[in-house]
Amino acid sequence: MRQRVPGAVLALLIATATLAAGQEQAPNRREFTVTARDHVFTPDRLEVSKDDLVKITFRAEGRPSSFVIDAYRIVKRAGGGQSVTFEFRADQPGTFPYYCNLTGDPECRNMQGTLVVKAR
Ligand SMILES: [Cu+2]
Repeated sequence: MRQRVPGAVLALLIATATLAAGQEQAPNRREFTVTARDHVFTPDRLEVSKDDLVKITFRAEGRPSSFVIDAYRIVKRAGGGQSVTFEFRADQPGTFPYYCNLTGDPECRNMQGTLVVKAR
């Protein structure tokens, strides 16, 4: 013989369980657009918290450019007038430079930004 659980009670149990799971697991999602123009990153500083899920759209205005963060093994290149979008989890706290690693143009060496990952 099956025992019937009233629908309202079942709905409440599911809602409670969903809420509890959400509080434990849902990562903070952060979205940024970084533009490279005339050998300058805008913005040149990104601040997130450890374990945030970070989505970056990198856009190169005019000439091709790249966006590199060594510690996170991120190397993204966008052609002139194009964008590239990528995600990573900010699992290492600290301060990390981002830069352009293209070698064709000496001014690329001046392209500098900073990613700050704050410990929780
Ligand atoms: Cu460059």
